[in-house]
Amino acid sequence: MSIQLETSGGVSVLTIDRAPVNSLDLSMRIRLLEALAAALSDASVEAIVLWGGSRVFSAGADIEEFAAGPRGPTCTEPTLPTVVAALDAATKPIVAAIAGPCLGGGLEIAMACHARLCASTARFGLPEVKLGLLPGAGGTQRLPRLVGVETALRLIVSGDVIDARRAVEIGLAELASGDLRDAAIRHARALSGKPLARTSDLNARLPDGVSAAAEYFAAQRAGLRPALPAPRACIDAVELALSHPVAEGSRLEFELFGKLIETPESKALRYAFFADRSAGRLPALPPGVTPRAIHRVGIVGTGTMGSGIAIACLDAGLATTLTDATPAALAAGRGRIETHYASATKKGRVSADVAAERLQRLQTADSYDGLAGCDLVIEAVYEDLEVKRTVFRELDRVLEPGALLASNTSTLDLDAIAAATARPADVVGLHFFSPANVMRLLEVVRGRETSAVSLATALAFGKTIGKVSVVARVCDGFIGNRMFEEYLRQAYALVDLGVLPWRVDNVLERWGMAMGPFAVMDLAGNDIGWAIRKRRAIAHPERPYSTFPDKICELKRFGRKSGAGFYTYDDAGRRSEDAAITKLATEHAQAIGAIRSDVSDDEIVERCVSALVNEGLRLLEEGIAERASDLDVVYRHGYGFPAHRGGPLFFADTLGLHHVLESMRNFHAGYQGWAWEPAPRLIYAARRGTCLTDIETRRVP
Ligand code: T1G
Repeated sequence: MSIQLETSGGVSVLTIDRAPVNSLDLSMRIRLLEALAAALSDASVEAIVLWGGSRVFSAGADIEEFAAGPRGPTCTEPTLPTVVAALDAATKPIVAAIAGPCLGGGLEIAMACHARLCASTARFGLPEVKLGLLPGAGGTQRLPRLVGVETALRLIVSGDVIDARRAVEIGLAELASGDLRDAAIRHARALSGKPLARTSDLNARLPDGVSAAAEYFAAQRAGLRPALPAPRACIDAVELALSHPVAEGSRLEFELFGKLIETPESKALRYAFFADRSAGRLPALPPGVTPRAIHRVGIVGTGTMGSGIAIACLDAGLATTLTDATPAALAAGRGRIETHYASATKKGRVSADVAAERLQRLQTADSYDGLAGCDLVIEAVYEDLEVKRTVFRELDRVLEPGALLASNTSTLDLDAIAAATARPADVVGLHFFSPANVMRLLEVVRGRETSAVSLATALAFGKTIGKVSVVARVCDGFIGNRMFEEYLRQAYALVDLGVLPWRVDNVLERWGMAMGPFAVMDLAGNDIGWAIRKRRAIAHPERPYSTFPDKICELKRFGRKSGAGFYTYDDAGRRSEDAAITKLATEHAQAIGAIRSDVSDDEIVERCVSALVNEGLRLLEEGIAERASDLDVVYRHGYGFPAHRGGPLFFADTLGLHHVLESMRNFHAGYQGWAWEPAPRLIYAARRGTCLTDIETRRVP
């Protein structure tokens, strides 16, 4: 961990060196200032190059430091704004040489340099808003001056990361020709003795045709959904750039930053950042277990899930072979994938060349033998145990030893599937979420016999295709669906208590859920939920569900696929409330005779979210889930749980466990109280005053 300083031929090269991502904590900031001062005071030095090596420039401020809040190292001098001001005030030209990620404070120091040269691997962004913050070291003041207010606002409010091509396009950097370090040294030498191009001397430009700044920014604020503190503060800060010199604007920006660091949203998003990185890490994996290489993936079953999985593999650069039960089904599956790329090209999401290259890596096989050379085969056929066991017998017959056999089952017993083969150690569950090429969550299911190398291979595959992987052991519904069952149970119970389905959905959506439970079931298919409830009623007659959803199914209202479910849907797929369902729900509740008129919005949220918490804790107690934060990762990336609330368990910690426990005990005393036995882990944590997810450290305990 250092800043190396090498000087030759009148140019000093300052190298940021702090593995793995050159994040800038207090000690790095001190070293950077010292190295800069040394280069500036060295008379033999005409110019300076600042770089982070060939893999990463800098991921910005050290996010771990934020845990200590505004009185912690983040706001201890020298702060990042102080480092940036020193670069800006330098009397010798400084060229930033950028390879790999140049994010947050990393981009802010680069923008304070007098020129930015990049390699094609460079990626630029100010993603602070994704941490519930804003760029706090001058980013909101310098970016609008370099690329214009409109482009700057879009980048800062979205937190999106752009590649080198786009950065050159918007004037943020120049592409280096040849070796980056050498090119930067040449460039710096060429700048010496010339007037310094300080970003702070530039003016921020409003978009052409926009004269009224106040109206422009008001419109930006009005467009924010949801209206969270950070995006709003981002707009406020960029607006300052139009009326304040950089130094003053940066001072006001840092004040805004200091306020945001303490917000519950930022704490939740920072928790989420580290939880995502801890997920998929298996402390129990024996050291030295290395994943097997995956070059070619086979997919059996090319329906919605199978074709989505194929697209995820093709997007990640993998060779992919499809097979299905009939030539017609196979052709339809291939057609689905071709249509996807045609529309992605039309929408400008990928270029025609890229789409063509991806489709070139797609093959179809009209029999299992065509999968023989695959390193991994994912089965995505109809959710029936015997059908899946037949597929696995075939895969066992055709695949080479060492290949990984995976099932996309969402509810069935993976061990029973693996038992159909002679190599259960090479069988793993890869449970994708629909649409499989979009949803980031991947439940990696570890069977009784699954080997450590198979697990490591599955996790590496998940990273390759850009997924956040969470490991689950075998149980009915694994992590996500098992918790979802109890969430749904409470949503239906609220209808029994006289609360209409749309109120439940509206309250949860206003609270932040991407979609309410009734709308989710209409999307997933109410017939699927019905089949699961029937199966569960046999296995667990002592845990009956509300009969309300069954009544919907008896009316053949299976959801979007049948044009109506809890809602009705127009041709454009827009949902609307249905008087017939209002009537059905009201009569249903009257028949049960447990109607309550005092159910508050808070109770609706607490019932549904606490049900997730309680069942999640049971999964931890049973050893199905590895760690508490994984449960939150599953819900944020697989079930539309709002990231700015961290996840169900983090939200419970925010509410206070005594409060959560007391609410659960109240629910336990009420309607269907048997469903509210508090999990021992909750009682234990509340009694000890600990959190379910104590996580502001790098490693999840
Ligand atoms: N601070 C601390 N740790 C960080 C970090 C950071 N900024 N970035 C990454 N890590 C850790 C991460 O936890 C993991 O640790 C390891 O590095 C590898 O990360 C004033 C306010 C750079 C694109 O938001 O987007 O600057 O799990 O697994 O997939 O305006 O990390 O191994 O123990 O993600 O190759 C703004 C965050 C900060 C960028 C690399 N910066 N990082 O991705 O590796 S706020 C960001 C990333 C700021 C100023 C403000 C990615 C990456 P571990 P990884 P990767």
